[in-house]
Amino acid sequence: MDATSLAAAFTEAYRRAPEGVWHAPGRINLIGEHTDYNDGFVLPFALARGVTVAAARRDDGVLEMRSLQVADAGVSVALDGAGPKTIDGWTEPRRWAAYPFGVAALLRELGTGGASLLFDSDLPQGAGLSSSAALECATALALCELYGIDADRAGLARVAQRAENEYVGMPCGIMDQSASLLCTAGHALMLDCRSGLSAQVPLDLPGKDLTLLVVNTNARHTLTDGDYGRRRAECERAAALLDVPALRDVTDLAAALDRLPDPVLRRRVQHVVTENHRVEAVVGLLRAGAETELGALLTASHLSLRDQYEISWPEADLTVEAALRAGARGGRMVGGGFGGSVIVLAAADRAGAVQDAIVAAYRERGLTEPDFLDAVPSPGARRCVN
Ligand code: GAF
Repeated sequence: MDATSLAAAFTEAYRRAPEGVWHAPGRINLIGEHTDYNDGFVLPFALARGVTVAAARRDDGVLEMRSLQVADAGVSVALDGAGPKTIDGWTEPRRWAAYPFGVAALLRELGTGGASLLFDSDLPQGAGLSSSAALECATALALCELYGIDADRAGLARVAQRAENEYVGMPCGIMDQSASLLCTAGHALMLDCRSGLSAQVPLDLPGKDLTLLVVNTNARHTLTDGDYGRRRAECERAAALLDVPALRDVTDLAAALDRLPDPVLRRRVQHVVTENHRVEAVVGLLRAGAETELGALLTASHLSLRDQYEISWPEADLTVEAALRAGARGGRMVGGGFGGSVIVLAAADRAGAVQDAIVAAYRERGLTEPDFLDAVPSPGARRCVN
């Protein structure tokens, strides 16, 4: 729903007008997967889809949350004295509200207070496109602007990440929240997750006669069920054994692999170290205007995520294989893994045939057909209506 319609829906739901409407996008990560919590590099761009929120302050310290996607599951909670334990009883269908609640609870440190919020989303959930970060970032931006708090966006991304870590229990890194808040139209965001320094890298694939397909494999992912946390813990264990602060600091991969007796940890290190190199290589190609050469790096990333990090899923592998057979230049799974989306890079005049080949491969296996989304590098979070 557009911002004006959402403002009207807010007025109907809460019997008063909102003070503004804000939007925060989801993201595609071009490359740099599972590198963020290893202090490494990522290269996401914002999608044109995301979460929109109509909002107004409340002077009684209550946070009131409703979503157009979750009928009859509005949640009201007093912020005073609230903390991560407040949400213990918030089972489905109220679980979604833990994300905005966590943000609102943490932002009180900066001087925000109660609010009525009405959310709408056009991002598929569980598709690996960061619907959670979009929900957090829309909330953060709305509350800060409502309460006149001039927080810098990198700082807001850290608050949103903390909300997800501490309130939802998902030990995510900083990539998704940074993408939602810091990306700009026509660019990917090269982020150094250790220093927080970032650069906007121009990304114009249609200008090079290329199409980036986003394929929602319709295999849903849930990242709170432990696999993500286990990968993160393995990386931390490997870094400790190698006596480095984070896997980002491994400079001699062969020597590091020699020092690790556990084959599982060796595979994790191999992925993280080579993935960081691939991000730098992709940035180099984009800056050199050599976008047509990106494909091999995307596919190498996928194979590393499949074989070394072991987080791919059957539909993702099928998508990449079918796309390559049909002449795509490259492709890879995106996001946390175990379900979600795949990106495929193809010459613009092959994109239709590649898409058809992917659909045919799913049909042949009797799988639910995938959805295809636009991948236009779009602006980061913003106010839409006063
Ligand atoms: C998820 C997490 F939220 C990110 O922080 C990142 O680790 C990503 O998986 C994998 O690159 O989206």
